[in-house]
Amino acid sequence: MSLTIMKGDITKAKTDAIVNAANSSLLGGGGVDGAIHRAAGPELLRECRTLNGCKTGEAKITGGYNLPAKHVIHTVGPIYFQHSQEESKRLLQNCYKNSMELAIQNNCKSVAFPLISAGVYGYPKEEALDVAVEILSQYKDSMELSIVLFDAEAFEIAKRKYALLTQNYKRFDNSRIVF
Ligand code: AR6
Repeated sequence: MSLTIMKGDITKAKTDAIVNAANSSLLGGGGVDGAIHRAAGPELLRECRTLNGCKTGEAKITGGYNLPAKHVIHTVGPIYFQHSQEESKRLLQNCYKNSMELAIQNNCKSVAFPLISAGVYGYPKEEALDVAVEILSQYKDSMELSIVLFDAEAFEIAKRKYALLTQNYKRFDNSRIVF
């Protein structure tokens, strides 16, 4: 079992669950949320309508419909500038923890995460990646976890931080870092 940081499009992930960086309405939006809803099809929105939204830092699970992933775990990251730095970090940590707890409860063995809050919600990418790695490392011995980075800038940050400066990875190339 492992934690992998990779470049890619999370809607293509063939995992038990993918995580969606949603908003509190859970009714879709832009960014990765829009991409997941487009790829999953309208049945996903229908199920999301029954969930009564989701608070920042919390998570809810649905089916994956037309996605290769079996489930979608919807979590709502903090809007970075609406909170103190400490509070944003705590809320982002909660997103990863609560998503993992739902994954465990639903017997998921593989989960792919986007870089929650690091787009429209304005969380600095490097700090957002630190939070993701910090929390997901705690679960990596019993699960196959991945952080799927869509933009080249985020992957360059990951390479600089976790591959070039440390030696504690199992595999490293231009498209993935495996811990
Ligand atoms: N696969 C993986 N990552 C992606 C993909 C993809 N297909 N598309 C974008 N990303 P964002 P947030 C990356 O803005 O900051 C929505 O409108 C993107 O490069 O999607 O949590 C929601 O409805 C970035 O690094 O999510 C909310 O209103 C990361 O996903 C709001 O945006 C997160 O960017 C949530 O904002």
